Amino acid sequence: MQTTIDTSDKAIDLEERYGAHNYHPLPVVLAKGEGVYVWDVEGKKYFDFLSAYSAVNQGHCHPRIVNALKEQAETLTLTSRAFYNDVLGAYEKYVTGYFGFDKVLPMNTGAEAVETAIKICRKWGYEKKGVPENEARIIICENNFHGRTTTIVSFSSDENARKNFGPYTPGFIKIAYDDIDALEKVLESEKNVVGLLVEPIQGEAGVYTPAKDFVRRAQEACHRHDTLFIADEVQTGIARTGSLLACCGDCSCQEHCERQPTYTKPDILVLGKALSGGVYPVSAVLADDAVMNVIKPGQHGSTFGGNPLGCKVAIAALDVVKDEKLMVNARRLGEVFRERMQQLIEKTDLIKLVRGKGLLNAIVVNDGPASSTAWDLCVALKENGLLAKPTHGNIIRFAPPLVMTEDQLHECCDIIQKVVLGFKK
Ligand code: IF1
Repeated sequence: MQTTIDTSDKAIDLEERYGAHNYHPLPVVLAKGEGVYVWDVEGKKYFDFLSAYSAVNQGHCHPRIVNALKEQAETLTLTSRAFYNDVLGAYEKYVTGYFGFDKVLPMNTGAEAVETAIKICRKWGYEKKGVPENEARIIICENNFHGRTTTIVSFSSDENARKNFGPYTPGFIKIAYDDIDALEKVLESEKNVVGLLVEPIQGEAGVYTPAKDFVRRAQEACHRHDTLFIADEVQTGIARTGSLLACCGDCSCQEHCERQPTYTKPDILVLGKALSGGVYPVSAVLADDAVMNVIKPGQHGSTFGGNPLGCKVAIAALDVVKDEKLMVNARRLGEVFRERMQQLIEKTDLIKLVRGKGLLNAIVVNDGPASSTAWDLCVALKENGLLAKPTHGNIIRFAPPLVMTEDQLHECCDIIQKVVLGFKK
C-alpha cells in the first residue's frame, strides 16, 4: 500500500517516524525541480541556492541528461563488471579525454571514489615507491571533508562526524590547510608518505579558498618527495569554481579546456556529484598509467561502478557543461555575486565577509558558530523564496546551479539583501 504525500507536514512526519535522524533539514519539502527552481509540496517556488551540494550544476532535471537516463534505462541498466558492455569503454574514452588522463576507475559515490584514491595511492607507494608494507602515510588537512566512510571519518576534524565510529583507520598525518611550510616539514621528516589528499577549496569547512599558488606549490612539494598529489574535486569540480576544475587555477578558457598554464594536474583526480548532473550516482577516479596500473584484476571494484546507465548519464552531463559553457557562466556570475554581497556587507554588520570562487561561495555571519543566526537567516530566506543552508555554525554556503542567468542572480541577491537588512536577531 503506497502512502501518498500531499502535504509538507505529512512528509516531515513520515521521515521523523520511519527515517534515521542523520540529517536536520531546513523545514521545506520539495516535490519538483527544473533548472534553477524547485517547488515544495504546496506548489511554492524557490531558487535552489545549494544545488544539492553542487551535484546539480547543470540545473535540476536537465532534459538532455534525463533523456539519456530514460533511453538507457529502457535498454540496459546494469551488467556488473563480470561482463563487458557496449557503453563503458566509450565512456572511459570520453571522460579520460575530457579531463586529460590515461585511465579512469568508475565508482558511484564521492566517498567511494576517495576510498578508491586512497587504496590506489597506498598500493602505488608499496609497489612503485618501495614503502614497507602497511607503513604508508597519506597527508590530509585540518577541516577536511572527503565523505562519511569509517576510514575517511578516521581523519576528520569534525568530532560530530567522527566520534564513536572507532576504531579508526591509521596511516594519516594531519596538517593545517593552505600551509606549504607544514606540508614541506612532514614531507621532509616522514619517509613513508605516499600522498597528499586535499580539496583545492574546502567546501564543507565553509568554502575556504587557499592562497592562489597553494595547489601548485603543494603539488610541486609532493613531487620533490616522490609523493602523489590527490585532488578531491567532488564538490569543486565540473565547472563549479569557474574553471573545469579548481586545479585549473585562474583559467580563461571559453569553450574547451586548453589546459591553461595555471593548471596543476593532479596525480589522482577524484570526481563525483555533478559528474552526473544530480540525476544518478556517478563518481570517478582518474590517473595516468604509471599510477592507475597498480590496480590489477580482482583488486578493486563495485557492483554498480561503471554501469551503462550511469555512464550514459555522465556523458550527457559533461556534454551539457561544455555545450552550455557553464564554467564561463560560473566565473562571470561568481564575480557579480561577490560584488553584490560586498555591497551588502557595507550596509550591515550582520555579515562579516563573502568568499569563494566561481559559483561556490559563502558568507560568514557576524555571530558565534553556536548561534542560530545563520540557520534563522536560512529559514527567512526560504520564506522569501530562496533555499540555502548553513555549513558550520555561522557560515552560509551559496551555490546555485551554473545555468543561472544574470537576471536571476540579481533577483536572488535582492532576496538575500532584503532578508539580511530586515533581519532581527
Ligand atoms: C553529507 C558538502 C559535506 C565532498 C567532498 C567527497 C564527498 C563530499 C569534497 C563525498 C560530499 C556532501 C556529503 C553530504 C553533504 C555534502 C557536503 F560539503 F558538500 F556540503 F558533507 F561536506 N568529497 N559532500 O563535499 O561524496 O559520498 O557524499 O557522494 O554527507 O552530509 P558523497
